[in-house]
Amino acid sequence: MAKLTGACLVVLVWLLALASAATVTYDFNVTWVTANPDGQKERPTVGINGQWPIPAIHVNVGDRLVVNVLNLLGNQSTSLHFHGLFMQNATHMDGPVQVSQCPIPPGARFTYDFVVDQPGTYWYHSHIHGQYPDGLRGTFLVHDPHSPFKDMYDAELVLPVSDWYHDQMHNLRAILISKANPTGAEPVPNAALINETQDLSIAVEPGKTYLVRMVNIGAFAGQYIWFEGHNMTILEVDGVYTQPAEASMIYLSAAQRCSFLLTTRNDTSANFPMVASMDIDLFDQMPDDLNWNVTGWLVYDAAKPRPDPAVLAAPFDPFDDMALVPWDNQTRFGEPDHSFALDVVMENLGDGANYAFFNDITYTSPKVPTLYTVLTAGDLATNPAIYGGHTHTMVLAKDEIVDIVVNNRDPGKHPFHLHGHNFQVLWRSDDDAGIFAAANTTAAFPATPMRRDTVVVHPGGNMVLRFKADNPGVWLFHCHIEWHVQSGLVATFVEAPLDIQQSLPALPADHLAACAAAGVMVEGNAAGNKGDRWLDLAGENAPPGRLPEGFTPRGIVAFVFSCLSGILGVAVVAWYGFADGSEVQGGGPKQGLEQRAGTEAVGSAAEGGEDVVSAGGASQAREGVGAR
Ligand SMILES: *[C@@H]1O[C@H](CO)[C@@H](O)[C@H](O)[C@H]1NC(C)=O
Ligand SMILES: *[C@@H]1O[C@H](CO)[C@@H](O)[C@H](O)[C@H]1NC(C)=O
Ligand SMILES: *[C@@H]1O[C@H](CO)[C@@H](O)[C@H](O)[C@H]1NC(C)=O
Ligand SMILES: *[C@@H]1O[C@H](CO)[C@@H](O)[C@H](O)[C@H]1NC(C)=O
Ligand SMILES: *[C@@H]1O[C@H](CO)[C@@H](O)[C@H](O)[C@H]1NC(C)=O
Ligand SMILES: *[C@@H]1O[C@H](CO)[C@@H](O)[C@H](O)[C@H]1NC(C)=O
Ligand SMILES: *[C@@H]1O[C@H](CO)[C@@H](O)[C@H](O)[C@H]1NC(C)=O
Ligand SMILES: *[C@@H]1O[C@H](CO)[C@@H](O)[C@H](O)[C@H]1NC(C)=O
Ligand SMILES: *[C@@H]1O[C@H](CO)[C@@H](O)[C@H](O)[C@H]1NC(C)=O
Ligand SMILES: [Cu+2]
Repeated sequence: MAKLTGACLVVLVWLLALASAATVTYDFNVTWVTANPDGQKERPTVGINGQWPIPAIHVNVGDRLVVNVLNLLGNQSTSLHFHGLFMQNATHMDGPVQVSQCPIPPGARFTYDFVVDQPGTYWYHSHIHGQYPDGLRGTFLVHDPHSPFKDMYDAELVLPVSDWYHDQMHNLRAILISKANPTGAEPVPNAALINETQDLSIAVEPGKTYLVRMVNIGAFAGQYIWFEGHNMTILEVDGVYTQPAEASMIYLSAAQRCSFLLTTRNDTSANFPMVASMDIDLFDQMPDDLNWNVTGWLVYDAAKPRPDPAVLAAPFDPFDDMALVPWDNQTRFGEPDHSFALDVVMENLGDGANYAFFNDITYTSPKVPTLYTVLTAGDLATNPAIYGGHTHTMVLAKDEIVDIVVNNRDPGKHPFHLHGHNFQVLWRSDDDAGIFAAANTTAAFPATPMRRDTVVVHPGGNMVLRFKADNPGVWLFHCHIEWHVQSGLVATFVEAPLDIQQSLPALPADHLAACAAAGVMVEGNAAGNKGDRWLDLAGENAPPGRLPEGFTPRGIVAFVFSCLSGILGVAVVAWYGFADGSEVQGGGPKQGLEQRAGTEAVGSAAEGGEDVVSAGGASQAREGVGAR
């Protein structure tokens, strides 16, 4: 009897679960709109259904999400990535172009369809051509009826922060990856935004507790965030519940999320500023007219003034995410089966432009999306060689424990993100610690490490990330500064390829149709070779060649700067940049396209080539997507 009741209960629970798991559908027409969120400049912006900001996606844990995309941009391809979602059994829905799908060309439809099985705060964005900072970026909230914190708050607020450029990415990218910019100085944003606007008023009630979900949906800048007169109790980072931790200031790099409780005051006698302040350490140059802060207000009484924020002195001291403990107390995975050391290096190549490298590889898109290589390679799929010399592909066996040791040999901060997983953050050094020294630090690895999907390595520092390869798929590991994706700071994990082949016997028709329309091959190795040529990479996309030993424009420029006066140094840079007339920065979009042609295989690189418009408005793939 007891047994029977138990069995009935199980069935009942299962039926209930089934009944409550809904299918949530969004129809997204991707369109150009005009936006001016900082009030300084109207610009063409990528919106959805004629609107920008684009809508937030809301689902419950367990729901199936269907997003029907129709690309109505006319002159650019697109794709969507759902940042932080594991895409279990659905690696082909992950979104990065030339990795797990082809570009969605103008006029094409493409459906993302997957089950969401994790709670928390996420976002979605384009994963092609550095397109998302042009507007295609929005929040993605997974509500959890069983959240351990559900009784602790009265209402929710979703507050993305971001950076904003007045110019479009295709122009800025041409300026970044150019002989005229040998140091690789990243374009500096024109403004910071909260909820994609400025001077946001957030109506709050006194004596209430809000769950505030913050997401940095920006391209480049990390942001310091604080609320005057209020503290935050952190409960979640990147979809991982944490033991509650109190903070008075947090830092969110591009792509990081944090949700926290914010309890309002008991009286309505004043309104309080909140500030998001871009991390100017990241900027190589500071334009005179740049305001790197954005202010919003917790408005208790709309009739009362909205005071200016108090000025805080840098350096700031935000909450250290390494101090967080996951709510589930997941302990450190055992010793790694595989440990990959990835050194972050910025260097010039033979075209004089600056590129980003993991070890000696700057990512360059394969001609065949890596997932499609997996699916068509048979048993050869476990051989990393077929994925080419410039995709930095590491093949993992099912369920092995993997360490990524990041040695940042660059003086900048980099927020590293892994698709398809959270990683346990076992170790993060201070600035300038050099190469990770295992003997000195493994003893310091925490028993219940902090977990998230995006973590910042310090300038000149190192870190150790550990994960379990329990999610067959093709997953990128990359810096989430979009400029560094463009310059090649990307690697690829091919996880349990034979399992992928089994779980994904056929691709949906719209995936193949997108490839056909974009002129991208769907079979073969990274170069598109197959048959008896699976190990022949002839014809693969490659970055520009190396400079001769000892000759780097960056080194020469640095030398000149250190020896001569600033004026002479500037003259040399100008001479270098303008020496070749065809490289003169004219600025216009046409100029951008022409200039890009030479470096196509790289930057767009991470995500496939650019499109050009043909008279009919259809797109034609250029170098880098394997059209030839
Ligand atoms: C998307 O565009 C198509 C074709 O113009 C139109 O039929 C459809 O109604 C649009 N959908 C939405 C949600 O705007
Ligand atoms: C943020 O903007 C969206 C529209 O894009 C709006 O629906 C939402 O209410 C805003 N949030 C706050 C807190 O004002
Ligand atoms: C595409 O169209 C938009 C909107 O008209 C325009 O601003 C942009 O410069 C065009 N070209 C490219 C390469 O995106
Ligand atoms: C993925 O597939 C495996 C094997 O069929 C199954 O056990 C698992 O529940 C699936 N996961 C999801 C989220 O569908
Ligand atoms: C916030 O926390 C700090 C330190 O934990 C404390 O000194 C401060 O009084 C708190 N502020 C508020 C408004 O609770
Ligand atoms: C608000 O009032 C409640 C109940 O009187 C008290 O417990 C709480 O500490 C007060 N909160 C603040 C921020 O003053
Ligand atoms: C931005 O805010 C910080 C913190 O208050 C302050 O130090 C800095 O001067 C502000 N910058 C500008 C341009 O106002
Ligand atoms: C994790 O450990 C803490 C004590 O350190 C405990 O309070 C908490 O309940 C544990 N969480 C779970 C999910 O077991
Ligand atoms: C490692 O520890 C040894 C002994 O404590 C010390 O001599 C050495 O400098 C340390 N190395 C690093 C890289 O910290
Ligand atoms: Cu970076």
